[in-house]
Amino acid sequence: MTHHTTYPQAIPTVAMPAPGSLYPASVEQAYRQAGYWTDETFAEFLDDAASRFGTQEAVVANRLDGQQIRLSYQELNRAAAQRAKQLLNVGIRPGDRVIVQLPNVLEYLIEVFALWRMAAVPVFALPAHRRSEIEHFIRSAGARGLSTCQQHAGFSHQALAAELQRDYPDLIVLLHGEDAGGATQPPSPTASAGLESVDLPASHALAMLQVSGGTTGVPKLIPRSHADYLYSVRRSAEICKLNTATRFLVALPASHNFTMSSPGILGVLYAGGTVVFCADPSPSTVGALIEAEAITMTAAVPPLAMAWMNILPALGFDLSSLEVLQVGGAKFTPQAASRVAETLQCQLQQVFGMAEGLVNYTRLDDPHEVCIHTQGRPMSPADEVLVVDDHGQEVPAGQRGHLLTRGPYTIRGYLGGVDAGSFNEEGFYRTGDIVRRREDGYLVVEGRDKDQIHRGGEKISAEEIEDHLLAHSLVKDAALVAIPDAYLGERSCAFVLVAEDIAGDSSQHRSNAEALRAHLKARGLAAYKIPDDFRFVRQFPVTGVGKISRKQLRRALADTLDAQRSNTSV
Ligand code: AMP
Ligand code: DBH
Repeated sequence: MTHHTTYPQAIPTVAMPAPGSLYPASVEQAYRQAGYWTDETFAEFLDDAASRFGTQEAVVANRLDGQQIRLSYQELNRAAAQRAKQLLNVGIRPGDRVIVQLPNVLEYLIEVFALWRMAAVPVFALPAHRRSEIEHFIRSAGARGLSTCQQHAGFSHQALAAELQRDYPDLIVLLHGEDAGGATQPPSPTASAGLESVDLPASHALAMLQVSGGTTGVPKLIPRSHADYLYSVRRSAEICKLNTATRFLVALPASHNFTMSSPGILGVLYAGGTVVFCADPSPSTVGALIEAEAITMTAAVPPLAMAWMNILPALGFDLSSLEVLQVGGAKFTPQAASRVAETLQCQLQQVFGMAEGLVNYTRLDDPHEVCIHTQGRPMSPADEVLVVDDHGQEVPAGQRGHLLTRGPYTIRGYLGGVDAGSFNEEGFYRTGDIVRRREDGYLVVEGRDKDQIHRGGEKISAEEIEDHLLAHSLVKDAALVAIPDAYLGERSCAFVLVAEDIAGDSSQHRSNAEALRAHLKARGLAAYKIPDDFRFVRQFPVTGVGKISRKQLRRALADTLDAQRSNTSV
């Protein structure tokens, strides 16, 4: 898909969306009048927090050299301002897009605020991204800078950066870490070291490029403005009742939209709390930090939450400070949701969001049933939600349909106008999610429309079958994906996560598959819904933030089928 270039390329000029053009003018005016949007920008955000919270602890994080650092709001603000001057000095200019690809380290936070301080636009890559994604960001965002580290998790980001710089000689590489030197290019003689000369952006201007998740295609770039993103941050902090006593553990990748804004890092800093960065999300690291830092709140994707629930209780850490565990990013089954309180001694908040905008929360005072069985309701009274059938007609409450949304922090288009079909004529974003809206307005996610399997004229919801599989004692987790089929169009294959010994013993696979088929039949499932094929695995491939990647499962399946075909043809 992304070609490997072998000759120097100019970084494409990607026009800044014209001022005000992220949303129609009339819409902007309405959101301002209603008070959702203000004039504040991320260029001022930290300065403002520093004047409100001064010497209070803002962040506890390791630096890339492994040393743990604590910074107050004032110190963080000063560090960001100083770094902003350096960025100007190495030739980053206001308005430039700069890819930030750093793990959960202090340098990440300082870099992002430094970029905002000098009116540049961070592009939020994930540490798991590789050449294909990063090059795609350079080309489609017209990124002028790449801020990265020497190496992380066994991957040399430095080597990748060098490769990219060979192909894109104008790219400014900002390399962090021991002896990294900060930048590969000498200080620009024309840059004034002063931040005073930087004009503050307008609050409706582009503040950042978020990236869509990798569960299906290449990440798309999501243009978010200061005003819309800040509104989502303020409102999220309010719903989650954050305050100066909040101590939030950042265990998911810091740059993910969930971690940044729901309410995440920015929500906590807006409210005067402390963000504590976790270098890795393993139960032992997480448990130790919850105890040592008296963490009150943290967030996880379902596979991570399940690992914590299974392992943390036995490790013996004092988790008594933990009040809220947020789970979001993918469907958290009611079975798993109902175990949070007993295993981790805290409250569960379900979060159903997307980097494109709309975020739903279960509220902290919602009844237990709502927190277990729903993915929350929209955070803003101005969020418009439609649930429609395949023909675009709204369906009654309680029925499944496609979720469309529009509101004060949901984008009206992707960068460069790509995938315009994701937006309807009225500016609603087609989320691709299949949901049920209950009478009380709460949403239950039923799956993604692209994950439906079209088997000989019948539609199968992957989630429905997975939920039934999960009820069997053999099954730790399950994912149903489509296999192309000459007669049916598609047939289904269930990937089943099982214990190590079961996955390793292929002689048992046939009888296990039979047991699961019988289990599904006994639960009254129609014959066409019973998986045509079963694969037993000991781990699932995951996306950059840790969601199960159906894209990779489908690819793995296609590869093994190809291999089988070529074996039988010799
Ligand atoms: P992304 O493209 O990475 O922003 O992922 C957003 C998508 O993740 C949503 O459109 C949903 O499909 C899925 N998602 C996020 N949160 C939840 C949740 N709590 N339950 C089910 N699916 C979710
Ligand atoms: O999955 C997501 O993208 C997501 C989940 C929860 C998100 O972007 C968010 C909250 O803001």
